[in-house]
Amino acid sequence: MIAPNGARARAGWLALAKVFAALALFATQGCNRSRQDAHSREVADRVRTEFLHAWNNYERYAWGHDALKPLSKTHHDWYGQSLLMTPVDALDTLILMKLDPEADKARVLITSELSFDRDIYVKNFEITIRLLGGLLSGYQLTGDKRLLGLAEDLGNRLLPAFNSPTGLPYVYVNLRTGQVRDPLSNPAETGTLLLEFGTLSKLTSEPVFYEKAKRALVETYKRRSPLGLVGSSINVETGAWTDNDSHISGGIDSYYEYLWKCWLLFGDKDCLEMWNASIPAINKYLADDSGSGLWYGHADMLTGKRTETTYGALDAFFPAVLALSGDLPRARRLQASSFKMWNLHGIEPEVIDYKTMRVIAKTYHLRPEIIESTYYLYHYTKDREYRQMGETIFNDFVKYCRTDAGYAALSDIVTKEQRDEMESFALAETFKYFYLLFAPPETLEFDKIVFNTEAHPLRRTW
Ligand code: DMJ
Repeated sequence: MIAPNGARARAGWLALAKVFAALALFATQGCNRSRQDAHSREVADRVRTEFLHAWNNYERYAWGHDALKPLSKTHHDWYGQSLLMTPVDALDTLILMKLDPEADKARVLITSELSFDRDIYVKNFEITIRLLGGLLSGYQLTGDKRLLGLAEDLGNRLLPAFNSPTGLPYVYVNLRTGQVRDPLSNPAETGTLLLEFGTLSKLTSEPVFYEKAKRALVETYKRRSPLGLVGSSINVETGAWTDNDSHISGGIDSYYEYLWKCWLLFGDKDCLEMWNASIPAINKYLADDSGSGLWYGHADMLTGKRTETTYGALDAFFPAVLALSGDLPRARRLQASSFKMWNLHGIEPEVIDYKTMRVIAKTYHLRPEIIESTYYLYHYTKDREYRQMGETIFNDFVKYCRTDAGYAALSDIVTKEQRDEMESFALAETFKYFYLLFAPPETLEFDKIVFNTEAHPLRRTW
């Protein structure tokens, strides 16, 4: 049927009005988005300024040493002599934030002063994640071969740590003599080495690093209980568990993280299989879907019985790993719980009991995990909620931890009393994740890198 003229005109006007409405909505959304983008850039600038405040005070009061003591304005060396923990750990953050003069100065210090030929026992795990990881990412970002040379020298000096009857590494190794000590270790320390040692192998064409660290990871995994859980203390000489407590907290945390990430970085199918065999047990026995949300607690590795209902700052890395491995629903829910923990006192405690929401350990060590997870969740969902969450966390972080001379940990998150400590991971991780959450995505191509557990981005260039 042919519409009468009036009706046809009305239909035309209606269609035109719809087009205008759609354009107006599009323009408003575009406006909102550019306002939000501008705001995010402002926050990223603030993060960079605050990072510089921490770095400048390291330069001023602790240059050449492992770490700044921000309240006494002095320095701290882990082993009595400096291994340049803060400059090596912070180098890639300086580079990503485009603080070129500071990055160049740090690189000159590292390449001219850092020597691993020292008669000191060092912790294999900490030195691997902070120094080996930092040197490798520094090399990949700058192409400075001297950084790779230092990494290779360090890797060779750490290798004797793996000379146990099981292939599980001792906790300490002497950098000069290769002597080892302390056979009581844990899955995080035996199983968080392959990203760094593996990358070193790929970059030097020396397979020994990959092989030793992979064996340590596999030997840890092989000792899982019939339920699929690992314990929290293991003797590297006998391979026997000395503590059956299972959880995702400090001492185990990054063992799981590396199962998935080593699959991502190296395409190592064994790692994928180990992850696939482990994650169902974690979600069955450690996850606790209580009235107050999703948490992950402790359980006995043999019986699966709940032993503790505690969760803390260190556990807050897990939403990142869940998101990275594709489980966004659990990642979102657990992140909401972490944020609840943060908001209990306006800054997170080291440990809480999630059943009673009582604080069990009152310290805050400037830890990065909660912001690391916020960044991953924002990356995967692009949901503004996570940038808002990150901004709240950042504002609280500045409010309570900033001091005249850098950033200080808290000895009591209730009273906000500060302590004389600024761990290198505050610069390597906490500030880096804050920055990346707000900086434009091209600052670092997320899908082209894998972060080691100390937030050092490693690239698959082989
Ligand atoms: C860092 O050294 C690493 O992130 C490690 O995996 C866990 N602890 C600290 C930060 O809290």
